Parts: sequence; C-alpha cells; structure tokens
Amino acid sequence: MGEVDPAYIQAPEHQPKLIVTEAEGIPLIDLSPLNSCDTEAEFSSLVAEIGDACKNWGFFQVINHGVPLKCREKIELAARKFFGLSKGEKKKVGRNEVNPLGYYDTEHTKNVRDWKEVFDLTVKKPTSIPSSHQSDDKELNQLMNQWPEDLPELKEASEEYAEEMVKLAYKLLELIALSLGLPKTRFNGIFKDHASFLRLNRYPPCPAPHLVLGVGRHKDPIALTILGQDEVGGLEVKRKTDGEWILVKPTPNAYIINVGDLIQVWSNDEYESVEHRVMVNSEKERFSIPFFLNPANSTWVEPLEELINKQNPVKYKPYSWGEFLAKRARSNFGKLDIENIQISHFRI
Ligand SMILES: O=C(O)CCC(=O)C(=O)O
Repeated sequence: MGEVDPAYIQAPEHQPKLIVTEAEGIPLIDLSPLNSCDTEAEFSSLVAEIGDACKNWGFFQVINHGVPLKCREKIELAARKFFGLSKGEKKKVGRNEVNPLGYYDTEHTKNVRDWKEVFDLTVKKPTSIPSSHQSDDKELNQLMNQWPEDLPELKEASEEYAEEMVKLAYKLLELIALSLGLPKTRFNGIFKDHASFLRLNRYPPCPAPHLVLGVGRHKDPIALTILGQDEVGGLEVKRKTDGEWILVKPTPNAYIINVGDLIQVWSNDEYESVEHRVMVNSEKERFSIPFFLNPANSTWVEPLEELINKQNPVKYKPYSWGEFLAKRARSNFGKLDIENIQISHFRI
C-alpha cells in the first residue's frame, strides 16, 4: 500500500491511542452446555450470561462453540494464500458497484479509507440485492461469487466454513431469543432465506498506525457478526459504560460475537449495537474473518411486537432491509459528502 495517502488519515479525534489501556475485557462465554447433556441450571445460567453480555457490552467471545478447528485452519491458510497473490491476480476477481463480491482494497468507513484489503462472498447462492438505493426501483442484482482460478481451495474452504458459521449463528440466535424472554426459535423464520456474507480481511503493516485505522469506527448494520481473529490483535470495542476504546485480546480458537443494528431494532434497544474499529500496526500484518448474519433482502425490520408495551413503546419505524443495505453500500466505494444512512434515521 506504500506511503500513507491523506485519504487514509483519520480526523485527530478518531486517531487511535497506541498505548492500550489494560482493562477487563469483553465477556468470555463457554458454550459447552449446548453440546453436552448438562443440567437445566447450567443452560439457564448460559442464557443469562448471553443476555448480560448483549446488554452491557454488545460484544462477547465464545469458546467450545462446536466449529471444528480444522475447518478454521483451512480457511485461514486459504486466505493467506489468496492475499499473497499478485495485485493483478486479485484484481481479476475484483468487486465493483454492480457486483459487490470479490476482492477490494479501497473500502471507506465513515468516508475515510480503511487500511485493509478484503475478499467478500455470499453464503447462500443465488443472493440478490436491490440494484439501486431508490425506493421506487424494484430491480434486483444477482450477486455472484468470484473465485480465483488458481486457488480452488479458497472456494472449498470458504463454503465449508460458511456452513459452520450458519450453524453457530443459529445457536446464538436461539440463546439471544431466550435471553429476551422469547421462544427459542423466534428469530429462525426471519433467517430462512438469509443473505449472509463472509469476508476475509487482511490488514497490511502500516508506517503510520497512529494516524490510520484498518476499519474506521462503525456499528454493524446486520443481525450478528461472528469474527475469527488471528493472534495479532487490533479490534477495539467502545465500552458502553464510559466510551473508552477497549482492545479485544485474542483468545486462541475463540470467536468474537457482536450484536448488530437489526437486533437493536428487534429488541427495541434492549440490546444495542456497539461501535468498534480496527487498529493496525507497523510490523505485523493481521488477518480476520467476519461472518455477517443478514436476513433476506425483502425483510421489513421493526421492533418485535412481543417486546412492546406501555412502559416500552415502539422506538423505530419499520424499514426495508434491502433498501437500507443498498443505500449503505454506496459509501463503501468512495467518499460521500454526507453521513450515510443509519438506524437512528428510523427512530421515532
Ligand atoms: O477485523 C476485525 O477485527 C473487525 C472487522 C470489522 O469490524 C468489519 O469487517 O466490519
């Protein structure tokens, strides 16, 4: 990526402090009660832990999650091989505004360029998204995964891994539903035709880690993110209690889970989507693999009626997920003059 282009430089108030405050980390939750015949009491305590983590942090890590280590190692190796290809080879599977899947190295977050390269793929095929962000335009674009010709293992590893992510996502959705006092399968129907994405991220070493970010501060617009990070570290979460940026220390073979905007709206703000960002460093490259759980693009999003009552009136107007996504995608490709669409725009 060479010298630091001004397009990467964060405003002074958003530049990272490289001296990391040692702090209590996000909760680490053991999911083994899901995989064994443990007692009812252990299961209830797991549901309570998930609820507390969603409410107090919006983020947590899970261990004993059931995703085979081999499957994770396979995709991590394939990702390293992919990003190790020449720029020319990677650009052959480059993404663009018509098909936003594939390789990309000029993504912007909050109108500042991110210090990273990515490879995106859709989990369910085919997936379509609205072709434009205009509400009256009903045309859909079919999204096509693009695969590098000389790296067949990337497709195989990604497809196997995505299946495991979907299984884990359903387990988490069920725990979250229970923690909100809802039936276990309350969210399952919403994801029947899910349009989830998998992303491979590489953050190259950076000569000015105090000025730039691998991903600028943002909240995820989706339902849930399941992130595998390597041992380098760099993800920071904005602590709800005091707004401090807290580093998520890498835990071997754990996954980092965060609640996205959709769960914030469905839960009528009981569980909030929390801001996070990624620091880079001057010596080491870093890899991460987020899985973004998305409902079908035709989904209308609004607070769940079971959670609404006189004391807790509805806080959001319904919005179309597909249209929201199409509007949001516009700012990935370049610098806009205005803030892009946020769920706060639907707040009553
Ligand atoms: O790489 C990470 O740790 C987080 C990535 C992230 O927040 C994103 O891709 O939206």
